[in-house]
Amino acid sequence: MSLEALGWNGQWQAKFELVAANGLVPARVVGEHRSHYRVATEAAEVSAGTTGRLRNTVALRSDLPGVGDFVALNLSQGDSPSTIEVVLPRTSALIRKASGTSDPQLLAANIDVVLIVTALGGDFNLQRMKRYLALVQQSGATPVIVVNKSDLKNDVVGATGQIEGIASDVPVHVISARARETIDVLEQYLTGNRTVALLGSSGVGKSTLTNQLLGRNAQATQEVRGYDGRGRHTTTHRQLLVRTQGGAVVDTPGLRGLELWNAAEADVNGFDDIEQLALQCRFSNCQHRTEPDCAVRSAVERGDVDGVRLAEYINSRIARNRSSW
Ligand SMILES: Nc1nc2c(ncn2[C@@H]2O[C@H](COP(=O)(O)OP(=O)(O)O)[C@@H](O)[C@H]2O)c(=O)[nH]1
Ligand SMILES: [Mg+2]
Ligand SMILES: [Zn+2]
Repeated sequence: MSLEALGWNGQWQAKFELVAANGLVPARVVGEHRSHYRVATEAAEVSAGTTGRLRNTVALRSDLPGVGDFVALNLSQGDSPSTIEVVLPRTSALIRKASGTSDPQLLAANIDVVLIVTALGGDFNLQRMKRYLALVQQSGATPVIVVNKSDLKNDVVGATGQIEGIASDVPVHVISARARETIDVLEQYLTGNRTVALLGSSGVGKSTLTNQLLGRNAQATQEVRGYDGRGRHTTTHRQLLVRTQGGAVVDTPGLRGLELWNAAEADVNGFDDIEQLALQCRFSNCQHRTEPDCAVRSAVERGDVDGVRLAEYINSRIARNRSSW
């Protein structure tokens, strides 16, 4: 498997040549374990550690290597293990701000497209979808929404309509990961050796879909427990899986922490467009109700912002203020 199939190209080569000292080789991080990484070079997949120098120079934990990173590797010689010397500047970074700590966590780097997977049935939750969207929009990757389990014959039209209401510019695909022919529409996101990550709650079918995209059973899937419609967490460590037909897939474990984000913070993240407009209101403490020169209400009047969303936003701010009293 060549590095090119993993997304290496002239731009990465140029970045590599800027930073890499003699003797280092390019590689991509394909697995992250507790004590070591798995990295793919042009020639082979090897285990690697990090150097003390790298660990000491990063400002944030999320600057350390993670799955998807392209790196400059010092290949093992004799007894000394291979080490990651430099992390090449990322094109995107999926970062979770872990709740309760200020230390951000890198989920995956250099992702081209994130498939935000949701499922019809018990899991469908528009608020959570907004949080995932906010996370992806901040990452630099392109979001695509995948509504899975269409075979369950729930209200597909109603669900996609609701999604389009919160993300009119994001493509929405309704599929069944159990029916291969319905997922062909996702191939377009993997052309050109691109990297796709799957994000979504446990049980929505990410691992099932990953296996379909790979054409092999690389990921364990889990039968859903009856009583709450949720799967158990079977994806234990993050991994970048290479397709023989080119391109790569990152299946993330269900993000419990993301679901535990404090609601106020999450709501604000889901209303980035309104927050952005609010910067142009005449009064910096504008409540977007009756104040003159309110940029947010003007946007609602123009039809650029849905009035119901503005109401939700105002409510979420009231709830937030209350919880900080
Ligand atoms: N009915 C139906 N079940 C599915 C579909 N996709 C996945 N599942 C099932 O949903 C459960 C959870 O799937 P899994 O891929 O492990 O979800 P993950 O936790 O998101 O990785 C498994 O029992 C799958 O067989 C689908 O399209 N339709
Ligand atoms: Mg899974
Ligand atoms: Zn205003």
